[in-house]
Amino acid sequence: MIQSQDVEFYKENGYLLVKGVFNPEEVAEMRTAVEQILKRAVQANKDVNHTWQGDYIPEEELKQLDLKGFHDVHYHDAAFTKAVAHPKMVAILSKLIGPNVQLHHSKMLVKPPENGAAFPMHQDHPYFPHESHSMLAASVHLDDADERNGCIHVIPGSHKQGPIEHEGSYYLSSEDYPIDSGVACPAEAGDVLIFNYLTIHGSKPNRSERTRRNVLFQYRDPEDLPTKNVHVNWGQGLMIAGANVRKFMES
Ligand SMILES: O=C(O)CCC(=O)C(=O)O
Repeated sequence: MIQSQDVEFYKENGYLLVKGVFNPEEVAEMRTAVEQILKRAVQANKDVNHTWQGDYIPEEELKQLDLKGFHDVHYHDAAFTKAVAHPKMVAILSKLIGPNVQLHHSKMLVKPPENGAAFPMHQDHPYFPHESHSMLAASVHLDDADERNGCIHVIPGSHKQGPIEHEGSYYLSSEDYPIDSGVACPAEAGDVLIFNYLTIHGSKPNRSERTRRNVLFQYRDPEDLPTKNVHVNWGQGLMIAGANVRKFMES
């Protein structure tokens, strides 16, 4: 699925777009699952707006933005369990992380049309820091994404700076790091954008008439240990490739 030059690209740039990982049927199954989760969230009175708060966008604009974001989607619908450990994903991740790959968590992100939320530029590292930085995100696109509907932007090579102080908030100053300081990564439904948790990334609001649905899976090497007891999730630690030789050492 990916070649040695892709692995080199990822090491150098901290991200990699892999085209056509999921076929149209698999994408359709995940889209249906996302829609069903949203319906159940409404029924359960859990349909809250998950837009990131802060001063990265004028207050009046921020009030308009909406994000449907839910964690642990592979515990809501088996479509995601299949996707998390899809043979093509396993092939890609084994080359980028190594023979042993473990799921850290999953989530879905739905940016509705017109006012779908933005993400200020940030590293994911402060949310779940680890010792050797094997952690990466695989953003699975369920819709075509471009600049108008809020595709992801990344700063190539920024992972090489290591962890950056995020000064209390969990994003970087929008003066120092406007979203345009990253390169836009347009992608089609079925594509997977991979980025290391040190790679600075974010995305603009969805100003189009199209929804932008993504699911995001975070993976790590099971020997790469957390440095803080944070972001511990229900069922964390599913092995999707190789073995966790440390399992008996965990309490
Ligand atoms: O999907 C996006 O637009 C950005 C998501 C993101 O930055 C994150 O979840 O950390």
